[in-house]
Amino acid sequence: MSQSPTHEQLYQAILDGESGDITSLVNQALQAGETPLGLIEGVLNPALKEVGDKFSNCDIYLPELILSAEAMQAAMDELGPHLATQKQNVKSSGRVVMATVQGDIHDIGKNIVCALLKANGFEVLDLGRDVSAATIVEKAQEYKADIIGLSALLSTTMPYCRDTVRLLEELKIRSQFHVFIGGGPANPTYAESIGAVYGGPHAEAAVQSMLTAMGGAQQ
Ligand code: B12
Repeated sequence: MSQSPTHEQLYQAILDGESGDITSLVNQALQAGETPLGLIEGVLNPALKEVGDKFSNCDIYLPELILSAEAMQAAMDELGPHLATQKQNVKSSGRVVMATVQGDIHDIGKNIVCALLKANGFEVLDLGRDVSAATIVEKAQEYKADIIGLSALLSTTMPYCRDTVRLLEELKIRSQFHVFIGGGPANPTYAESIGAVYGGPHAEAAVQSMLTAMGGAQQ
């Protein structure tokens, strides 16, 4: 993970939920030639994972979890615009409706996927978080989406991915959309069991599988 003093400081700032220096650390790293995605996948996400592990072991509690999430958000506020301009395609790669499912307010990962999709030429309608299956389906129809992307971070909210697919089936419009699921508890077996596609463990994998679904090139 940490290969430079800036990496170590960033990692520690997320771990400590210390937002104060995040902006300058991120800019320091960018000026040193680091890529936004490299920082996210190589430093920030592993730090958040450690935070999550500490939380589940009761080494830290909800207030600390919230502070770490705020520090991550501060980093993303800085990195987001850079991420969105990494690549530009002229032709649209496809239309994607993205949402974090009902009951779930985790949106950091979804936001990264949205930014990277845009950077790869996708048109993206981001419905935000805690979005019901009915709203997702309605908006996907209105937007004439090719792909519906569902993010769920809690084992208790994952079933809303299944509900969304079921609703599409009930409305007899399932074949109009590719449905991708992602987020911590998602996995290929679960995805297959509900008739969706597992988009992979990180944003780059998600974008590659969506490009493949649209018949686009893989790197
Ligand atoms: C930050 C965080 C929070 C923040 C969220 C802030 C926000 N705006 O998102 C706050 C503090 C609000 C929070 C609250 C809670 N949290 Co929380 N949280 C986390 C934490 C530490 C990090 C999540 C994160 O952002 N990771 C970084 C991102 C970049 O990774 P990611 O989300 O996985 O996304 C990547 C991929 O999954 C993929 N991806 C994501 N979405 C999609 C969608 C598609 C379509 C595709 C293809 C790919 C894809 O690409 C992304 C980018 O690489 C995790 C720990 C963990 N290991 O995940 C716990 C965790 C998810 N939380 C947990 C819990 C229990 C809670 C609470 C219930 C705590 C409580 N007692 O209140 C609440 C629930 C609130 C709710 N109703 O949603 C548990 C869930 C356990 C479970 N399996 O159900 C975890 C795993 C911690 C733990 N180990 O116990 N949390």
